Amino acid sequence: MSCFPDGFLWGGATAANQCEGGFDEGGKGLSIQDVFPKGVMGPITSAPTKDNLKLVGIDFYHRYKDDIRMLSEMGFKVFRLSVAWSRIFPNGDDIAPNEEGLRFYDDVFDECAKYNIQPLVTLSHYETPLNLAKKYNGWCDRRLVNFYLNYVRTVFTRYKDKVKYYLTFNEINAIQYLPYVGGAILTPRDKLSEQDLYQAMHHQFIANALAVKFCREIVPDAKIGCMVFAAPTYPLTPNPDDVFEAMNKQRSNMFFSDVLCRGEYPAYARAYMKRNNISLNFQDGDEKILKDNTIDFLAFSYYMSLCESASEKKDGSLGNIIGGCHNPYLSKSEWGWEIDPVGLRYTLNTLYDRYEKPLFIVENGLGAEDCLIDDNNGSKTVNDDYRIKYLNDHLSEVKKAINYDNIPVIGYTSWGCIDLVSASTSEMKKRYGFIYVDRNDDGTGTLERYRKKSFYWYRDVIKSNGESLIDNN
Ligand code: BGP
Repeated sequence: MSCFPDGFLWGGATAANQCEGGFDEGGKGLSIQDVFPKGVMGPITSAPTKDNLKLVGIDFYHRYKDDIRMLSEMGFKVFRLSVAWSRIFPNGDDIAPNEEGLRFYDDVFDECAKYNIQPLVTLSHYETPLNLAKKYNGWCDRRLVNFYLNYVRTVFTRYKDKVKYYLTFNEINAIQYLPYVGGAILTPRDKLSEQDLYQAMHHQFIANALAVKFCREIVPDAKIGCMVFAAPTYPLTPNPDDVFEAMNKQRSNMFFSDVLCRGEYPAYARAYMKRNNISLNFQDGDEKILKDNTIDFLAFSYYMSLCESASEKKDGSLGNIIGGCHNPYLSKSEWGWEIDPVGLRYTLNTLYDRYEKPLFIVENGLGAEDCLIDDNNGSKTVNDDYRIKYLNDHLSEVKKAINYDNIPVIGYTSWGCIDLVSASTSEMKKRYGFIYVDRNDDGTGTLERYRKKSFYWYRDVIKSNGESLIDNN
């Protein structure tokens, strides 16, 4: 079979709050992530506590030069990273940006340019400035739109010659499950009204659309997309009630990409809001803003599929942000995420059928515990055949989606290409990388980097433009 298209963007992905560290350096303000104690996403503390691994991350803030050089050794064409909003606007509502923060990313992008690596920049990756959460209850307040636009315009203008790929929000649909992480909303999920939650979503949709507009004006040769958490939802059985239940679950995620790609609220969402007495406050011109500024491409993360039933008790066994039933045909990762490579091909087809927009897989990978061993050459390594298998099987399905199904896929950035602190469980031991970082859950470790077996495997995949992948299915 022919391979991936010429110019396919092979690479890996990270987020500032999970890898940079330097949480109080270079004039950075606190972000909502800096007040998570060690544990599963909260509750938050009044000030940063030492047990929060993200405060140091993997020290990318000081080691980015070495890290980017190692990524270049694998032949990366693209490196997805986020700009930490609170490095640029420490409080979020400041009038002027923090020059030191801007200079840091100048240096990072210059380093990427040295190796011909395109930065793919996420503008908001679960790391809103803490002050915006405390003072405004995050995205519940429409003023967040202007603070965000002030920030993104600053970024577009400053880096217009250095960055050509942007994502407005990471997993914009996560706000419905995790309002604090996705929307900097301090009201706990069980106390947050649907009215306030949907209004916050609306504010993010408007912010996304206006960011697209400004990006087109300021950096006309850039491509700007938004990103969703994608998980196809299968019915547990062919019972029509299960099929309908699965469709409804699917819609709760698709709602976001529907608005982003079609520029309007879908009929089923309007019906849901009406039934639940949710009345969105649309300002004059909002409809037109959404309609005129749909995204250039749709980006998504893919880790698992979901399975729904109308009658079965949900076992809630999935370790991710969404529950569902166990799919008897699939195995799970150590963290309970169901492994489904065909689901990735299915997702690519479903999204393209629905929107006919280019697609970008910006997260995929296996979180697993690794064992560091001597490599017999005086260094250390990890024999991570399980990770190689996971990535090989998923990429083989991407290859089929491109070659058999004719789906335009722009690129693939595997998640956590260098080990970093996990988002949902704040652990180091849940590792995704091709590069091992010596840091442990108790904060000990040298922070040294080591190439895993998958490092060389991925280098060969990129070099052969996917020819070396093995189709096991
Ligand atoms: C996505 C987030 C990432 C990330 C990834 C893996 O939802 O966008 O930030 O970390 O999931 O999740 P985890 O780190 O919890 O394994």
